[in-house]
Amino acid sequence: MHTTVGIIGAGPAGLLLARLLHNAGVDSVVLESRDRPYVEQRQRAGILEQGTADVLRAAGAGARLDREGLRHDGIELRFDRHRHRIDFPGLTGGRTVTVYAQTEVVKDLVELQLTEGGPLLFETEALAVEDATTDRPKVRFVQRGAQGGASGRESVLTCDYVVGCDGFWGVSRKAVPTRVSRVFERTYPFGWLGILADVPPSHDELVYARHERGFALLSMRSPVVSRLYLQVPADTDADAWSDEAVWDELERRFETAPDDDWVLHRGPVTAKSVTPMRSYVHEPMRHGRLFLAGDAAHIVPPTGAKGLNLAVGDVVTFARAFTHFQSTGDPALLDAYSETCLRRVWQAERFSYAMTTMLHRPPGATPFDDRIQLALLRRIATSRAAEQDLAECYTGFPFE
Ligand code: RFL
Ligand code: PHB
Repeated sequence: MHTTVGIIGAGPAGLLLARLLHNAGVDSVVLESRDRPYVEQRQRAGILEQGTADVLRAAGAGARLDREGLRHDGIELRFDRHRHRIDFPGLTGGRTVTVYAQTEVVKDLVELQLTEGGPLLFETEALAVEDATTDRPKVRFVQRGAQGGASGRESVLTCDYVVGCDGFWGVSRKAVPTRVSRVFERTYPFGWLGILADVPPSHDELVYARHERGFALLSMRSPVVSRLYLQVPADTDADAWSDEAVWDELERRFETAPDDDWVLHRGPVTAKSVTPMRSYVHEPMRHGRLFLAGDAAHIVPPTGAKGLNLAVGDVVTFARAFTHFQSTGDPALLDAYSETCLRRVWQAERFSYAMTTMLHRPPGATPFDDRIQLALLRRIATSRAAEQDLAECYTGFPFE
């Protein structure tokens, strides 16, 4: 089996890349270890930057996004019982974000790939990327049986280029020898307990709350489904929290002033899970003819809502560079792939780190730490320059 671009992983990065290459007349094969329902139902991101929504539309994957996505013109910061709204269009010259779940982006892209694109093989696990520094890199893979066991023989996909879009736990990053790679990492001593609930969101925009008891976030999936998060210790077992305990804690952390009539609406909880928080960057993002994209190369804590948007930025950069190379023979953009992506990645790392440390209460936080967090939040609430910086970062860093 041979293809021009071998893509490992059918998350947002791999699926969008396959679509962009298909639109440019480049053939690819996508290998995905899990089955289709698993990939389509994995609960993750909810916020698309303006640039991400524009890329999906231009790729022909914007029809349902335009019908069902919710345009958001701002977010609310809540701290010290105070509520402060950040007005995105007013601060950025018109930019907004869209609430459209990653599950829906993935469903739209899978459907397009299966009806119009090249091969997308589910239950097909890449075992290793080999010969990355030759002109014929290979992906060794195995197809899984219905029971999840390795059924088939090992096979090999030979490629002109390989793009590793296989997420943080994938195999492609391992093909970069440790003598050429550098890893920058930080783990946080807390995670997010996330719930999905069948209840209309209690506010029409996202609410990021800083509270002495810890961070809380109010988000949504649709006008009738809420998505909410609580900061919890990193080793928390989600089942140790009853639904009622989650709602009680959310209510405490979204505290408003006594004369404010805001209320948190409760409803049936349909999913509950804990996500660890990590910042991680692998440099470089290219080794020979192997390119890394999305979570395979970098992770951000979810507080800045950047992970999916960064994955989109990487594959847009690759697709542009590759089509430029194919049409002109000039490898300059491909050669610059890693540096181009990393400039944007580090801005997102910085912003996600700043949002995380401003809003979460780490174990052992001192009264001094509390005052610094509140001073940062008050600075944003009282300085247009500080507010504008947050709005620019949140609505998205430009593609280069
Ligand atoms: P993915 O989505 O992890 O997809 C990787 C795919 O590769 C497959 N795979 C393999 N396939 C074949 N062979 C192998 N050996 C393989 N190993 C792995 C996997 O099964 C999977 O299908 O990576 P990708 O495409 O880079 O996309 C990245 C995003 O998924 C991620 O950054 C975001 O979800 C992060 N994130 C958020 N990002 C945002 O932009 N906005 C948000 O609001 C936001 N909220 C979040 C988030 C992530 C969260 N969690 C659970 C980590 C909220 C949460 C709670
Ligand atoms: C979500 O809706 O899942 C979500 C929204 C904003 C974030 C993180 C996650 O910062």
